Amino acid sequence: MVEPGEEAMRQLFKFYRRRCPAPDLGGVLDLREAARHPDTVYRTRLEASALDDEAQRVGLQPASQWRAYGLNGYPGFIFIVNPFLPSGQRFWVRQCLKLYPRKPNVCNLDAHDPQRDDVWASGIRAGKSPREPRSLLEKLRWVTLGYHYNWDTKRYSAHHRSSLPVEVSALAAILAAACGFPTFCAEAAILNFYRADSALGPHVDESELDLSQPLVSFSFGCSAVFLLGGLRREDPALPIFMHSGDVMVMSGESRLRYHAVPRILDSGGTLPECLREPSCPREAAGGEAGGEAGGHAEPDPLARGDPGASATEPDAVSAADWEVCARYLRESRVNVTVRQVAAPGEAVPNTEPPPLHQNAAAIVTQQGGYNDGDAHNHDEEGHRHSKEDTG
Ligand SMILES: O=C(O)CCC(=O)C(=O)O
Repeated sequence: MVEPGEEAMRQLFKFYRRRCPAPDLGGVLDLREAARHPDTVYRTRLEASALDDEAQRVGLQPASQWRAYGLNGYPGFIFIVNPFLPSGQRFWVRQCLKLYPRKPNVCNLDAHDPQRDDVWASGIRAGKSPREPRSLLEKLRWVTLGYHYNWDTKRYSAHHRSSLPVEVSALAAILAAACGFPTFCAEAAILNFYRADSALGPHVDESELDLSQPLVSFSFGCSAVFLLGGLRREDPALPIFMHSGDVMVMSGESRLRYHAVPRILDSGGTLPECLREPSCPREAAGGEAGGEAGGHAEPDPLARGDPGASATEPDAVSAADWEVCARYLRESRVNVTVRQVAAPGEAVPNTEPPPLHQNAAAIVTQQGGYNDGDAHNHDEEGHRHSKEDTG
């Protein structure tokens, strides 16, 4: 299994990516059982007491209930065990699948078919006729929001930007402030959509101009094995479970650590009750699932008073929408990593973005013909990997 000369991160990545035989997950750190690892894990205090009302509005539990941990030897790395309300998780899943793939946001499917159909509408159709070829929703691998990350140049450009959804900025600001970054200003987000056989190779996120601000990352759906490495590829890595709703903040000394996602786990044992179909308690009355799929803008959830929901929670997900989300989540994971690109007053250069390249994406799948070896060799500099699977 271990080849001489291979860097430690890559060895571990191959180990957890292996299908046959499946790897032993006994060595993966589970922060839900932090007390079992007193040598590795310590409880960390958050700066969140004043934020409870705001937190609930973006689907978070009151900050006093969050459990946050640091890891010995990893200064600046903060892990918050699922701080989301059940309705909050459903809200964010719906936003990620239904709204954020829409234009003017950018996604992996644009390179192949700029006139593409609405991703959400294709997900609805797939549910109605299961024998249809893979839907666009299943082929979705990444979406960029705000400053659109250019996978070829690995840069952001002032010319290539759309507005970041207000709820994304609000959520990231609350999480960052709680972790000691009260001035964090969300300017870009990359959403990663993983299917059961997807992986994200080892990389460092270093394209942002201001590296003093953290990466704020949260995920929903199937659990994953996340590898937290060192500042060099050859450094050892720590495998950590990332379950639905968990939040990671990488800052300070840990901002430029290598990290990777070698494995998505079976939903069987890992999807939380609140994401299991078909239950969607206290949901809004759902109309036809396709009703809003034709490109109409969704009302701003933070500005809308939903009669079916508490005044301080985001709007509830309709039964029809939830049906599509729940079907997707059976074998998927969605990650959102939010970034501040530049320091206040710092200009992001205007670099004319080259056309999106055919091989431009973060996630590789075995189904798409890539194995873990390809995923890594692609990027000698250790930046994000550039491979695309659109099926
Ligand atoms: O999916 C994850 O948990 C990690 C995502 C990531 O590393 C990235 O977007 O740079």
